[in-house]
Amino acid sequence: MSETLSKNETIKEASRYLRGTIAEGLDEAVTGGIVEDDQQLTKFHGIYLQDDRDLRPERRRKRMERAFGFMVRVRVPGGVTTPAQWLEMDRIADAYGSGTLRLTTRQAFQFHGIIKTNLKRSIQAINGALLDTLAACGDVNRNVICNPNPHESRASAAAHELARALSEHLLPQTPAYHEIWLEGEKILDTSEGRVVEPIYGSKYLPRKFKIAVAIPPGNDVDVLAHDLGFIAIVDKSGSVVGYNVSVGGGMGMTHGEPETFPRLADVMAFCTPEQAVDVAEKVVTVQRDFGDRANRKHARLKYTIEDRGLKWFKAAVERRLGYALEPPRPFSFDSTGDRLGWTKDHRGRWNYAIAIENGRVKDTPDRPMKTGLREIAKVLKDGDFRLTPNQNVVVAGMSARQKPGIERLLKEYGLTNDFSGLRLNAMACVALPTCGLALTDAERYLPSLVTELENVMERAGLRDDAIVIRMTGCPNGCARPYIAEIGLVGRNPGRYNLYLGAAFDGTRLNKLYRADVDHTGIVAALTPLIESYAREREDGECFGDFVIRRGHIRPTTAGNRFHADLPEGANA
Ligand code: SRM
Ligand code: SF4
Repeated sequence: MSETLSKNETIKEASRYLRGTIAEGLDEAVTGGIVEDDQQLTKFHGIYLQDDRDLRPERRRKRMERAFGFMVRVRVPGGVTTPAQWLEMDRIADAYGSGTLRLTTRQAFQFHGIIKTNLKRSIQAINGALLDTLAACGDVNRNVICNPNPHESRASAAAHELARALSEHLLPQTPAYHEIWLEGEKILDTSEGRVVEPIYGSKYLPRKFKIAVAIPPGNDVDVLAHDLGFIAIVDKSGSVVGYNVSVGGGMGMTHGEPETFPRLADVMAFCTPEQAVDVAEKVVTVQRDFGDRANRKHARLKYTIEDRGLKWFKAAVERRLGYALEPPRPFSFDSTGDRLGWTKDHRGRWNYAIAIENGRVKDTPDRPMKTGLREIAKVLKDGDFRLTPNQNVVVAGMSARQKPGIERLLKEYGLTNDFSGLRLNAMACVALPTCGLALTDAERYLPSLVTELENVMERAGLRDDAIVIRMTGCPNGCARPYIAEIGLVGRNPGRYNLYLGAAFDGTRLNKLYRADVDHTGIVAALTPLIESYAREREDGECFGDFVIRRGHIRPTTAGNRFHADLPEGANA
């Protein structure tokens, strides 16, 4: 391991707790961008400098600056927002952004295309709606995700409370966010004994850090893809008696670099509800002190655990806690998707989970969903909007009296989920044109690929069967493709690696089946598999299990990690 700190470490250390020269950069009128070091720091404030990549060639030809715009991510712990907050997000998207709202795989809102002169106004409007963007990105703990319906059961309420508590406890304490965006007082109290960031210190974490809370048997949060997971253990009365603690999950890897890999978390221990926040803090501080600060591609918690071992990690956490944790308790999952459509919660209130294709809330001629959701928000009394970890939204908490009115609006605006099982279980990351790291399209391509595969499924009599399909425009894994039954990961423009064999419940990674294939290659590879799945599957057998049983791919087992570029798993 090299001893030289990565460049980001120096930037963070010198930033005076995330200030850098962001404030000055906002006043710099000659460019629509900001300087490179500040681009790293604004991430901690939930803000990314991007540009429209579709316009790059033309603007380069005309010697123009890139078409800069900022992506702003709003932190929404557990995904719960009020109708008033929804209306304000909807307005901000039109007033300052690209006119669409993007619901993310981590229960957040994203705006794209906000120009520099509107940035402060946007953050202030978000703050006016009692939301913020602090720590939505950056080397800190991010938005904590959780099943989106706190009222589904008593356990859901407890798990949701934990998500909020974790999110608050692990927020950065620097006043920089308020100073820069909300015109707060410029105070940096460095008087003796004053610790600005008691949990993070001046260099924050070596890398991003993510937490999810799961309530079995649902694994809608994909808990094992997270640095840290809490898996609720519920007794017969429906109360949470504690949480299994999982550590060391993560999706990101780099093509051609076998030392980087997706990894599912290890279930390390059990803790009581009262211990959970403290356990999270100690996990974070062990990673803060032992994570790799030299190589950012090796800096996530998953590598700390791979390098030092789970036993070492658990002992390090327990030393800081001052007590031993109990062994994990039995649990099992049954799916990773959302429960779409109508559900009734334990208070007798109604919820409707709406499928939003790839989380993009926009009006189209046959589905004016942005307008529809706005109209629902205007009339929804008592209830709220819940963003899900699968890029969908739940209109939640309707009284029986209100239900027929909302039902009418759902129908009027095409918000009923009249889609195939494949489309309802499809998820793509943003990718082009805004993502600076995209190698190819995802959100703009997956819908048409699904249409073509739907034809194959329809012919095979599988229209309503659920197969989890996820696509990303690069190997970073933002739509968690390595735990999809069909995973497609951008490799080159218009070309993807195809992965198969993940478990339907998110507990087994997939493996490379075909490398660098284009649209025709993807359809050609999947068609015979879907057809034989229709003919030869066993009762209740999921597609991911089927391709393993029939020998199309080997299961990922040892260490639950793989290097996704190695073809040794294919056609085993
Ligand atoms: Fe992500 C970077 C979008 C969830 C792994 N992700 C990015 C950036 C910010 C690109 C960048 O760094 O310049 C993308 C912005 C695209 C755009 O134009 O909006 C981006 N990530 C997203 C979202 C919006 C995808 C979506 O379609 O919903 C998700 C926002 C979540 C949120 O609200 O916080 C999103 N990203 C994820 C997930 C899924 C999850 O966390 O459950 C992962 C995989 C899990 C993990 O972290 O291991 C993920 N994103 C990455 C990585 C790879 C990290 C790694 O360890 O290697 C990067 C690149 C990086 O950090 O260097 C990245
Ligand atoms: Fe961008 Fe890659 Fe994440 Fe997709 S997976 S949003 S292309 S970083």
